Amino acid sequence: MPNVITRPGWYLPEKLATPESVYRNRRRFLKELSIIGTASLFTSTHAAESTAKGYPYPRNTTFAGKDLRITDEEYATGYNNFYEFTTSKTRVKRLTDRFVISPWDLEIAGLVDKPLKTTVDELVASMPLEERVYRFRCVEAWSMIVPWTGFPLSKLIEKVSPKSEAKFIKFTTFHRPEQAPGFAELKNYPWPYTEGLRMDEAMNPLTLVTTGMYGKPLPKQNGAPLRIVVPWKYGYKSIKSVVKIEFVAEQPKTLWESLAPDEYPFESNVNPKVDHPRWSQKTERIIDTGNRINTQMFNGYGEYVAKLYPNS
Ligand SMILES: Nc1nc2c(c(=O)[nH]1)N[C@H]1C(S)=C(S)[C@@H](COP(=O)(O)O)O[C@H]1N2
Ligand SMILES: [Mo]
Repeated sequence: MPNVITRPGWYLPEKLATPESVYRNRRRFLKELSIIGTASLFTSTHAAESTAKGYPYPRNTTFAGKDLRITDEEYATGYNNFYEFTTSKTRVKRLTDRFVISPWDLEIAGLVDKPLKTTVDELVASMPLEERVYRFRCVEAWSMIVPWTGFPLSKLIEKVSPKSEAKFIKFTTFHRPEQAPGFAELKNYPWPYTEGLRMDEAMNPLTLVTTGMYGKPLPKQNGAPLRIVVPWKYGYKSIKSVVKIEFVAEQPKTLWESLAPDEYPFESNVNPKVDHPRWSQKTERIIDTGNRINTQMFNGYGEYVAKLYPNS
């Protein structure tokens, strides 16, 4: 059962968790991000050269990506939720130096006819990469607009031929306390971080296996070398630094669901009409400008996904 100690950080009211003044003011943001941690200015945060091949990839504008104002890259890559490193969003970036992202083994297992043990480099080389500009909405009521690079998860699913009993996909993140200080900080969390999707959600063309952003390989703090991006769901469904993808018959228990099922249920579609138990979900703050805008049902992707949820 969840208790006070194991509550996720964003159990705090948003105003306490993320002082708005810090993110409203660019100079203060940059100060917090890099002047305090001067060393990080000189550290490359991008993936190894081998995975950098071909960037930038052509943009696919099919999914409402044309008129969106892209978030300042420094904010999208400097204000991160990645609890394996720390709960402080502006400190994640400089705590990733010991995190080894290459080579990176990836296992695709469970109820499939063709299970796969591969590396990210090998897998990505066989996939059609493209860029997609998506809105991204955290459950904490902040948002950004990011050009991700990746390929549809459906392409990977087709490659491994799921059995008919496979109804869900479970994703698992790395568990390496020696490379990431957050594991020790949050000892009571049920690591590793896991997430999941229904098979029809995983097959939806919006669901992206993501290896890059802003025309470059993913920075470590954003989930290198490979993460999932599910743009119509709250950000915690977009699991970072995945090591295992499993096809399963039963709905998997996710990390956040086991910590606080009433607050972070499995489905977690963005919905301005359903408030978080502790704060409103009607509006969201854009991280670089500080402007507050209305949150859209399914984060604006209803055209593509409303049919999956006939009762919403
Ligand atoms: N493995 C892992 N994945 C994760 C998280 C995390 O702490 N660990 N945080 C989630 C949350 S709450 C959000 S909002 C997004 C943040 O992604 P970003 O740092 O690229 O903005 O990652 C999600 N994926
Ligand atoms: Mo989030």
